[in-house]
Amino acid sequence: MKVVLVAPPMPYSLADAPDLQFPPLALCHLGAAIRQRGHEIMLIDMTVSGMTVDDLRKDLDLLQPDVVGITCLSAAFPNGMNVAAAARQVLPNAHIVMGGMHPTFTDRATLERCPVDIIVRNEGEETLCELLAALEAGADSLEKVAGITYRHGRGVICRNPSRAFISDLDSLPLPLYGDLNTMPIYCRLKVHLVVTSRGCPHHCAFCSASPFWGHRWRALSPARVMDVTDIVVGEFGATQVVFGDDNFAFSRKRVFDLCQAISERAYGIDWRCSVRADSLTQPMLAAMREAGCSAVFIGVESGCQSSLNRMKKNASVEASVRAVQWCQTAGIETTCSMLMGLPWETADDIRDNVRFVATILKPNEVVWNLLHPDPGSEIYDNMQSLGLRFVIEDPERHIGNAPSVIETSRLGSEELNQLWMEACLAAGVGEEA
Ligand code: B12
Ligand code: SF4
Repeated sequence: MKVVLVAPPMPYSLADAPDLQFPPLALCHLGAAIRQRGHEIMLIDMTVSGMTVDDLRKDLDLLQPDVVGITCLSAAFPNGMNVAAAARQVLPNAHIVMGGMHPTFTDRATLERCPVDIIVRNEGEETLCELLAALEAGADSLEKVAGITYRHGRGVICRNPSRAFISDLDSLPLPLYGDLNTMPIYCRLKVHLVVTSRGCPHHCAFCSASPFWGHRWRALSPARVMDVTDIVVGEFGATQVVFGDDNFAFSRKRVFDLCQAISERAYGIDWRCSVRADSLTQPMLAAMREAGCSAVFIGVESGCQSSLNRMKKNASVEASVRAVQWCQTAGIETTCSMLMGLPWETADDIRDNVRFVATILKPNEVVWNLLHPDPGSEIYDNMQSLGLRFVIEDPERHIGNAPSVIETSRLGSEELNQLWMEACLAAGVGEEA
């Protein structure tokens, strides 16, 4: 079959956020899996290409694919709906499929609102391959394809049982970075993204990534990670690699093996990753530095133990403070991610947290995040009982850190915005560390 995979435009432009530009890897991974099954594919990345929906309409008209697949994070959902509407208009008989976090957790609502025929929930590779085989065989019913929600007849929405996650990620083909129409743009930026594992076993109440991947952690082997890293460094000239895993250091042994493999390659690149504080050890940090790691992003969230407990972070304040100190000793920079606007927080609690960052944690950089409940997270599912209310419903505006999209029973959105500004102004203090 002829399949076009599309990443809708971001709600901001390349010029607005040059640091936030990474290729839509979902397209590269899905494209590789379905090409391996003999399908003809084309990847259209609208995120940084400046392409408009009108441009896409022309391309689709020219290409006449049998299937259009659209990837969608929450913030890109309104643009995803526009892409689906354009595809439906140009290709009335094509199958329009959507996948990614937002449609997975809002499958029925998405089918009701949007001219999409099928939602692929959670991990996409196997489901999409099986779905294409069923469509190609002209199956009158899709009931045997696990992991999809679809329109069946007039107005009837069927949700098939979920699919088991892929047990061996190494069995998947290498992602098709080179097939992205936008690769020349990412090459100019020199910073490339590699995702080496999927999921995380923790249950943080604000997180939608862990439930998306079934609260499990699966990873590529170090050898396979190197196969992918070879592509971005060797073929596309990356001078910095960002390992975008949710929980990069979950397996300490794998980190040591990876560090050894990266050192052996002697690429001369620097790399960064996102970690939990409690997964770090001093020997691990020394090995990471030796292998070229220049910075880590740590999800600290709070300096108040009872708040950490209530958000189910399953982490201690001491572990975060220790991790930042160890990173500094090892010569690795730290960016700590902090959360504010939790249902139980008062203005004083938030100011205490800001003081904690400035006087005790003292990372090189801090990112203050206002809570925005994402579909799929425990907090989203319990907003009412937690006393949370959206003041900005439109998911397209749930981007960046401010303004607050919610108000809590203790703090209004304006107060939260004010506290966020205060925190950002105080953030410079940590840079002296
Ligand atoms: C790179 C990245 C970005 C890049 C986006 C790059 C891009 N062009 O897409 C940038 C920096 C711009 C970004 C921004 C944001 N991000 Co971000 N990002 C990531 C990150 C680190 C990697 C994504 C990735 O490539 N994963 C690997 C691919 C293979 O996985 P995948 O995309 O999920 O695709 C699989 C399935 O979802 C499915 N699938 C996906 N699409 C489709 C389509 C079809 C047709 C099918 C069949 C299947 C399918 O199949 C794929 C293969 O199994 C993830 C964390 C992570 N580890 O995933 C966070 C993450 C996705 N981001 C997140 C957030 C919160 C944001 C922001 C809102 C941050 C902010 N506050 O501004 C913005 C919103 C952006 C937007 N427009 O929606 C959250 C997700 C929240 C949500 N529910 O949407 C995550 C999970 C981080 C986290 N742990 O909280 N992000
Ligand atoms: S540790 Fe990170 S990825 Fe894991 S559940 Fe918590 S926020 Fe999500």
